[in-house]
Amino acid sequence: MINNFYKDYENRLIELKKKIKKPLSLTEKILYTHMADQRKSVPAERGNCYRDFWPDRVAMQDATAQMALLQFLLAGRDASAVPATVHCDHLIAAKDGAEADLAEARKQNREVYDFLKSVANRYGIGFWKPGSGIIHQIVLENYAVPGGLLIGTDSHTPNAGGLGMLGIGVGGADAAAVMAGLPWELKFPKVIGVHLRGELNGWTSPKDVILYLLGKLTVKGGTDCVLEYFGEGAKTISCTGKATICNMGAELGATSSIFPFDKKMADFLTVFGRGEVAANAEELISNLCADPEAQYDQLIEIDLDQLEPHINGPFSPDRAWPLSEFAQAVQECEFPPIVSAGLIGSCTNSSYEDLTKAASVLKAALDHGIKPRTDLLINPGSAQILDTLKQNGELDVFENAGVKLVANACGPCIGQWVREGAESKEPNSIVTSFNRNFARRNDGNPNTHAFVASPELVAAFSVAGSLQFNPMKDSLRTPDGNSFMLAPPSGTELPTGNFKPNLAISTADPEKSKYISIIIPENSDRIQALSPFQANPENRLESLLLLIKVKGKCTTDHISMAGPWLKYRGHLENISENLLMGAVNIFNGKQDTVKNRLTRQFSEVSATAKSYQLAGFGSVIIGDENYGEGSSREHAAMEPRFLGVRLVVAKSFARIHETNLKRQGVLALTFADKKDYDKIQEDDMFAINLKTILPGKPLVLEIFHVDGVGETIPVNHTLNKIQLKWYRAGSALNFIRSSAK
Ligand code: MIC
Ligand code: SF4
Repeated sequence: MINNFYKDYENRLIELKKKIKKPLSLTEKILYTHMADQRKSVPAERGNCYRDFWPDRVAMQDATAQMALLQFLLAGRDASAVPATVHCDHLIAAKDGAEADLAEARKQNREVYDFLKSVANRYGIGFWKPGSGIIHQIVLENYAVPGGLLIGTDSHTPNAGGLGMLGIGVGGADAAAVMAGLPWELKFPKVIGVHLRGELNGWTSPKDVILYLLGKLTVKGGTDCVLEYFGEGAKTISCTGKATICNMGAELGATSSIFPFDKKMADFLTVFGRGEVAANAEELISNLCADPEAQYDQLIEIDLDQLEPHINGPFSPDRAWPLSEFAQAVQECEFPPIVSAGLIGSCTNSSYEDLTKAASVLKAALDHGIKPRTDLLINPGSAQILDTLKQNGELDVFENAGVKLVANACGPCIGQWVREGAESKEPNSIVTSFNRNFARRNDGNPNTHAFVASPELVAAFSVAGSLQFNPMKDSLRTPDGNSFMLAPPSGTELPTGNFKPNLAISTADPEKSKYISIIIPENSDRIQALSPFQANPENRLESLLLLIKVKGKCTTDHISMAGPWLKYRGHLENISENLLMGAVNIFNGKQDTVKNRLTRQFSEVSATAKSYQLAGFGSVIIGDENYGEGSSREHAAMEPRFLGVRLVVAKSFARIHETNLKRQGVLALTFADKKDYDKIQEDDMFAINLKTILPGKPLVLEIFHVDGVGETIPVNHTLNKIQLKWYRAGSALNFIRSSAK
């Protein structure tokens, strides 16, 4: 019997087909069936209009859930309006191995875990305790449903696309609003079709599909787009392999990525005890894929037979090198050639299949008497994967190879790697199976060159100890002087054996939950209740001082660093101390050193912002291209808001960050003519008239140079009518609260 979710899905599609007489992509099918106001003009213009949606579910990880839930508390509701879960995965450091690290995390983060658990229990939200696994793997195993719509306070939420669910990364304020029962707004995306032919073979893995696409499209090539994969080749890739590809669409800046429902997904669902979902989806299979004639805004063809393994990096995930060209690139670009560490895991590549492939490479080396030349750390994606590795013997391989097994958590992927010697800032190279490789990301050392590749390639590089090794053509030497080549990796697609799905979850008891009190210890330096931001009623913003003009890449890691700062994610005042500390000031080429126009002294960005704020001046950030790329963390928008920044003017923005700025009441503007970026000088003051601000209408930024000369430049904004109301109210949440009264 078909369940209610799929009954609704089907009925809505039937209605829709009466209105839209054209073939639809899968993305459109999912979005239209989740549209909040079905009467709104259909079809929506892709890439050019906003619509409201009802997501089926909300997922939050601990580093972003703190702010999401602090904001949800301000909304004053009784329970979460949609199914939601919190996952404790980001705050666990990788140091002495899984068990010791978990115990330490429980101690260090007790206040945070207590807070999250109390809110979860009070409001009927699922709580996944530390050690249960990484958010996206847990969602895939337990919650993702083909044809569903998920939002998550993490940019890699699109991982769910591996199971045919449209997963979209958002800031905590979006999550809070949806949990408070409001529809969720999104710019209706364009759709890029990716036609996969052939079949992966040898050393080429699903990761290489996305590493290749990153080289082709760059870190902003997916902005406001969904990548929709299809074709015979798609059917040959495992469910978790598909999830890897969708996960890393985040690095393209894409709104999401998705695969159509197929047998691989059904098998995955069945193994994880969700055969019923698979059976329902099978009945609707023709609606869980694109119509045959669907039109795409762009079409890319990839022949999987011809695809080469790739290695991307350093410092940006779109710097893509085919394996055959990499050794030479290492030499020409003078990358440190020795691999100083290998890291396998993260939400992108920590499935059972990934880890068995890595194990097969290590086993082949061990069979010839050699162990990895370099430190190798592995973090499994979930407790279930770890259990299966244990049962099926792969853990013994890891142990024999000297691998350090760390907790089922994000660990080194988000700077939670306690790496000895990182403080000496030695140039060195590491190879990871992660997704991001921005400077300082893993160990805090700006000179660590991080390269991203598939888990099996990371294993091979770690065995060889050299970046110039190519397992497809180079041989290795055994201790007795013989040489051998590593056989191409082999893995097991799905966990087998005595595999029991284990829901390490606690949920609220609805009877008792209303008596649960929220735990925020007094004077905690980890959690601080939020006060609503003040309204922005002014029609003219004046006497705004330049805080920083950023040069080049400025990701959310540059704006609100992770690693040691993760611990303040629930304390806006404390975390604001890290504002823009990684961004480069164009006027002196330095990080975290800007001129304070009032004192004429140079100081940190946050100290300067505070000094302006105290003296009654608002401030302005000038950004370069794709400002705010990377994470969904809304701290990168809340911190400037908290410290008095009124405008961020950039050449272009990353989607989630631009929305976060809007939600928090900061004006996000782009230069109408990108060359005007060059006009901004170190001692500039700004003003802007907002009296006539209207959707789609450019504004005029007034610039006052220190020599008394003034000039004006046109700037654009993308605020729609509702977002303008958010702005006036001081934040989206203020607006929601005032309209609820
Ligand atoms: C990341 O991979 O950068 C993170 C850490 O998962 C972030 C979320 C965060 O900053 O907490 C993301 O991707 O959104
Ligand atoms: Fe965690 Fe890294 Fe995945 Fe972000 S990218 S969710 S830090 S594993």
